Amino acid sequence: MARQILLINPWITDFAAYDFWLKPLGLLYLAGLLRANGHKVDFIDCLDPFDPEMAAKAGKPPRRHPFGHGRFFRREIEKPEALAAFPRSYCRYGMDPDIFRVRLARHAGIDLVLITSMMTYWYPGVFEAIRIVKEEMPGVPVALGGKYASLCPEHAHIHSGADYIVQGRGEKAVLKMIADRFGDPHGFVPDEKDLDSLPWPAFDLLSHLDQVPIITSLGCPYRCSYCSSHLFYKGYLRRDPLRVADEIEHWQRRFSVTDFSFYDDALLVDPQGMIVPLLAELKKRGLSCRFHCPNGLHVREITPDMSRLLFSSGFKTIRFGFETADFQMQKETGGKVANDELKKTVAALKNAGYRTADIGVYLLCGIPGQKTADVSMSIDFVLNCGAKPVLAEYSPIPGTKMWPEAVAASPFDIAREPLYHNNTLLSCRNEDFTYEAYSRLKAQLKSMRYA
Ligand code: B12
Ligand code: SF4
Repeated sequence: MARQILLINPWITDFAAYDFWLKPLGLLYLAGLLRANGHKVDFIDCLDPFDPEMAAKAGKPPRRHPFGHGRFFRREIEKPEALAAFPRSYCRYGMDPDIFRVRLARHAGIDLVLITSMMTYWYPGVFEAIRIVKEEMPGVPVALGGKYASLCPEHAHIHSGADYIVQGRGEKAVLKMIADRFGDPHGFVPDEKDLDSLPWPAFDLLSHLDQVPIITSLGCPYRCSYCSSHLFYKGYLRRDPLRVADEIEHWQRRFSVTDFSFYDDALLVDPQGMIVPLLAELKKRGLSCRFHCPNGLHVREITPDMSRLLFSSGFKTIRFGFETADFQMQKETGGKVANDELKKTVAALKNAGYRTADIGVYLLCGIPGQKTADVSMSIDFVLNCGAKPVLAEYSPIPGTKMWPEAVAASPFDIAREPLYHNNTLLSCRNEDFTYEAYSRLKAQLKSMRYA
C-alpha cells in the first residue's frame, strides 16, 4: 500500500556555516527510491536559502553566488552548555522553528517521518526537528539516518528521541522498516552494490535547483587515518559513466541546471573508468556545464592531459586533499600524496590555463601532536608551488584509525560529547598549536591576494 512519507532536512547549528554546494543528497536518493516503490513523498527543507516566507520575515534572502553556493538564513541562538566557554556566537542556520511548525501542520496523514543528519556536531538541530515533529505529529514514527546517526549511534539512541536509528546506507533499511512497520510487501528493492540501479535523487522536491550534486562512486581505495569514508562504504563502487551522463543531461535539459558539484571521495581515481569517458560523453551530447569539487580531488591523478581536460570541460572549483607537506605525516596518515606530486600537478594545471586562485589546496590543521611550524611549512610549500592554501581544521571522527589518538590528545571529552568534534574548536589543539596560533595563520592567509 502507498504510504505518505515526510522527509526532513534539519537545521545546522554551529559557530559558522556556509553552503558549499550542500544539498541533502542521501535523503533525496531515498525520496527517489520511495517514489519508485509507489509511496507519496513530502519534503521540508529547513536549510532552504530560497524560502520566500523566510526571506519576507528576515527582510532579505541570503547572499548567493551564481555557481550555486552561498549563505543560509541564520539566527543567533544560545550555545549548548558544553560549548558555553567558547567565545564565539552560535547560530541556527535555516528557517525559523515557528515556520517549521506551520509547515508540519500542512502535512496531514503522514505515516512515517525520515530525518537526515550530516556532521556529528550538528545534532542539536536534528534533535530540535525531532522534538517539534513529536509535538506536532504525535504517534507518527520518526526514523533518523545519515552521518551523525551512523557515526554516533549510541548517542543518537539515548538522546535523539527518534524511534529508529539507521546506520550506514539507507536504501534497504528504509524499505525494510516500512515492510516491518506496516506489513507492506517489498516492491522495488535496488541492488545496493549497483549504483545505477538506484533511482535518481528527487531534486524536484527542492524549491529552487541552483546546482545538483552528483555521485559517480561511493568509497575510496585509500585508508587515511583521519577519514571515515571506509566506515560508510566497504569497497569502492562505481557507476557506468554513460548513466552518469544521462543523469547530468536530465538535470540540464529538464531543469536548466548548469552547475554540478561532485560529492565523490575519489572522483579522479582510474580516470579511464569514469572521468575521461564521462566528459567525452557530455561533450558529444552538446552539454555545457560548470563543475565544482569542494570535497577534494586526488593530486596524484593530475597529468598535463587531465589538466587540459578539466579546464576545457568547465571544472571551475578545484580543491585538492593535500593535508600536509610533512613527509612523515604523509606517510603515517595514509600516503595518498607526496610533495613532488603537488608541484607537478600545480604546474600542469597552470599550463592548462588555471590561475593560482583557482587551485585550492586543503591543509589539515590541528591533528593530534601537530606543531604550528608544520602548518606554516605546509602553507609555504603550497604557496611556493603556486597554489592557494585552504585551512581545513581537523574534526575527530569516531571509528577512524586516528580516533584513539584524538581521544588521548584532546583537552575535550570528545568520546562522550559529539559537539566537541566541531572543527571550529580545534579539538586536538595543544600547547604549541593553540587557537591563537591557528587564528594568526588564518588571518595571514585571509590577507593574501592571489593572481
Ligand atoms: C559533501 C561533503 C562536504 C561538503 C559540503 C558540506 C557543507 N557544509 O557544505 C564540503 C566539502 C564543504 C564538506 C566540508 C566538511 N566536511 Co564533509 N563531507 C561531505 C561528503 C563527501 C558527502 C556527504 C554526502 O552527501 N554523501 C552522499 C550521500 C548519498 O550519503 P549520505 O548522506 O550518507 O546518505 C546515505 C545514508 O547516510 C543514509 N541516510 C541519510 N539520511 C538518512 C535518513 C534516514 C531516515 C535513513 C533511514 C537513512 C539516511 O541513506 C543515504 C543513502 O544511502 C562526506 C563524506 C561521504 N563520502 O559521505 C563528508 C563528511 C560528512 N564531511 C566530514 C568533514 C570532517 C568535513 C569538514 C569538517 C572537513 C574539514 N576539516 O574542513 C568540513 C566541515 C564543513 C562544515 N562545517 O560545514 C566528515 C564528517 C565529520 C563529522 N564529524 O561528522 C565526512 C563523513 C567525511 C570524512 N572525512 O570522514 N563536506
Ligand atoms: S583519500 Fe580522501 S576520501 Fe580517501 S581515505 Fe583519504 S581522505 Fe578519505
